[in-house]
Amino acid sequence: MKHGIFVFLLVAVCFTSCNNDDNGGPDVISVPPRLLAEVAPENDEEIKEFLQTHFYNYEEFESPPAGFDFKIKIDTIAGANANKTPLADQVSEMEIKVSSFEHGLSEEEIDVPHTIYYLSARDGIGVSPTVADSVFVRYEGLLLDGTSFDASLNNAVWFDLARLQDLQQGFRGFAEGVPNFKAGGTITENGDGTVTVDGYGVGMIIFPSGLGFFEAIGGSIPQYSPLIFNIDLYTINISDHDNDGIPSIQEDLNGNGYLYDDNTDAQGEEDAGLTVRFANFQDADDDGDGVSTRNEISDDNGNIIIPYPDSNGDGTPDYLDPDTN
Ligand SMILES: [Ca+2]
Ligand SMILES: [Ca+2]
Ligand SMILES: [Ca+2]
Ligand SMILES: [Ca+2]
Repeated sequence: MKHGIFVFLLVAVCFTSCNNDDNGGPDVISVPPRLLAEVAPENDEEIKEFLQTHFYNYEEFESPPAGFDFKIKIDTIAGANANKTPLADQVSEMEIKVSSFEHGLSEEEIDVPHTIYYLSARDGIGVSPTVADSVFVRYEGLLLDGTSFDASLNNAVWFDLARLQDLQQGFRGFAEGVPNFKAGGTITENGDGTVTVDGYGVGMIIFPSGLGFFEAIGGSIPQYSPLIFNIDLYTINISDHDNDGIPSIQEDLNGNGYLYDDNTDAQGEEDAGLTVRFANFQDADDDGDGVSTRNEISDDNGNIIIPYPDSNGDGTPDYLDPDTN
């Protein structure tokens, strides 16, 4: 494994410094990215092997000893631990489809299935976020060999799951996995910048590289590397990214849980020559009729009207209907 990482690092150095051989430098053959459909099942085999051969401290979570910190600890099933229950018997799974263009890859692969495995070690006493929301978490990111590549173990930090759902960010599996957990209850400021939270959720997510960095190298994460996250879910914030009065999760119009494929005025954005597309959760004028969504759903006093107005009664609310406002 160490050898493998070393080779990947060499390739990375060459991508950044050896490609330009205009000045007579050495010829370097750049390796094209592999296929999602090839890597996904390979990663899944690696992850399944990991789940079969490892366990977590479930006994401590079942009967917490005094002073237990509710941290997930993973170890190999061997020796004195030969009879432990493998993670494979305890995880749940979900499938996410990935297309190559979402990674910025040129091969035309559409809807390649990827499996996320997750484990709730302790259910939080609060609510679950949606993939459109922000979460306040302590976390550690690990490779399957136990290498920690990133962590914030003492202080919780905010993550915008909607932003992480964009595959270009490298952590889509995190964004898709966290909504399976529940946040905690009361937050107490400790006066030193840290907080204490009652009954927060504790969970683990394991996902293939197609939901991570795939062929890219993110810090110390090698190419095509499955990732593990251990997460303490403290609290959530329901997001309205474009502040148009419609919660971001409601801007997933086709209800597929993916925020980036709902863009009512896509054609208008294309005609206007915009190089960037604004999905509805990022667009304050969803139908592109020049009247803000907030205006189209509010009364004269600025109060939002529920259900959203549909003045011509055609079933499409005004804010999504360029013919009405
Ligand atoms: Ca969608
Ligand atoms: Ca738009
Ligand atoms: Ca919007
Ligand atoms: Ca509008």
